[in-house]
Amino acid sequence: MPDSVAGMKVYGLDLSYFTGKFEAFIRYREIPHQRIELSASSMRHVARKTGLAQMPAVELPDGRWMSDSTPMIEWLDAAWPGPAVIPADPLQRFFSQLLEDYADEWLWRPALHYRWSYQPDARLMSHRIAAEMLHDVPGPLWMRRAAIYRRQLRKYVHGDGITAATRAHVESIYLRNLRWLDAIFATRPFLLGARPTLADFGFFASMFRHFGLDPTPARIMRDAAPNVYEWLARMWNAKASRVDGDVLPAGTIPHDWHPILIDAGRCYLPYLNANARAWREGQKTFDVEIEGCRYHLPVHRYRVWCLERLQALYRATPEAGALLDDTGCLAALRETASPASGFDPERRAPFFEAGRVWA
Ligand SMILES: N[C@@H](CCC(=O)N[C@@H](CS)C(=O)NCC(=O)O)C(=O)O
Repeated sequence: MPDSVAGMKVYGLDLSYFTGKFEAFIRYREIPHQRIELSASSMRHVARKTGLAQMPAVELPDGRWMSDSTPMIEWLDAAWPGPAVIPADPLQRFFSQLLEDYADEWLWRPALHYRWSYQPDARLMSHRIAAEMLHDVPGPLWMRRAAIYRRQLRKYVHGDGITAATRAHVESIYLRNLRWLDAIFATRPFLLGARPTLADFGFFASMFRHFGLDPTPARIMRDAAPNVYEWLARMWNAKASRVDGDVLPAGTIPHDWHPILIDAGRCYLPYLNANARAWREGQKTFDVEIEGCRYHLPVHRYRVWCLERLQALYRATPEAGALLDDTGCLAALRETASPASGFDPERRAPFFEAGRVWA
């Protein structure tokens, strides 16, 4: 198996949320690879090969292609020798997967908001994307820059429920997570102890390539959460062969994870349910109220699949029921019977069907 992995090509961008998450994982697991910075034309090539116009994507030495950081990490974690990032203990595994999913998907909106709603951040990032990824698109730099800025604002700010009425709530998602994570990293190096686990990589996505990099949220992080800032560098430089120590004893979910789990039960899972209901009814957009804040949002098929996966993981881990109940997640997790995303009907992830472009 390692032979079919070593030397894999990883396509992504130095400023991308999910590329950063995946890179941190392969750096930690010390998987030899070649990093390829995407251009507009190589992105089209990736989309044709994986069926998904998204990064990161991987081309294995045997010619197979993979996409989607979560199933790629799952597959590689099992295939590559060494200490896995997915905990062996079923309870720790389930809650790491829940935290990873929450971090991947629920921190996306604030991350994109800070990048594209604040002028200094948007100026910097539109310049970088235009000069780096879009270097092979014809036209002057200022025009490529204006085009990417308009596209990101339309898709990820105005098109993703961010308005004057929701803005403070969106920002509070970042600020509360900073507070919780800072308290955790003040007491131990990684979320579950002395080694990084799946949940660390989930939070790393937004914290490294957006919140820790973009001027506006990075300043907030340096001022309010220096332990999180330090953890970013620790994650980037962590190597499985060098890390000394282990995760907390099997069956232990640290108490300082509870505020995050409670937030998943109060905000994220109700959002996933509303999104899944809208998907079933064939809607393109839907309204949902989260903590008294009313959002108008696009239906997100991938996140119907997220709900489906979380439900399947829970069914396989009934011992998670007590803590899920205590943190208000259980009812929300059971609310939508058969979300039926149809996203990966043949269960091929991370080897998606080429030629069918979803995003
Ligand atoms: N679920 C995917 C999401 C990948 C994703 O959304 N990547 C972003 C960049 S961080 C992307 O490719 N966006 C393409 C776009 O903006 O059109 C994963 O975990 O890899």
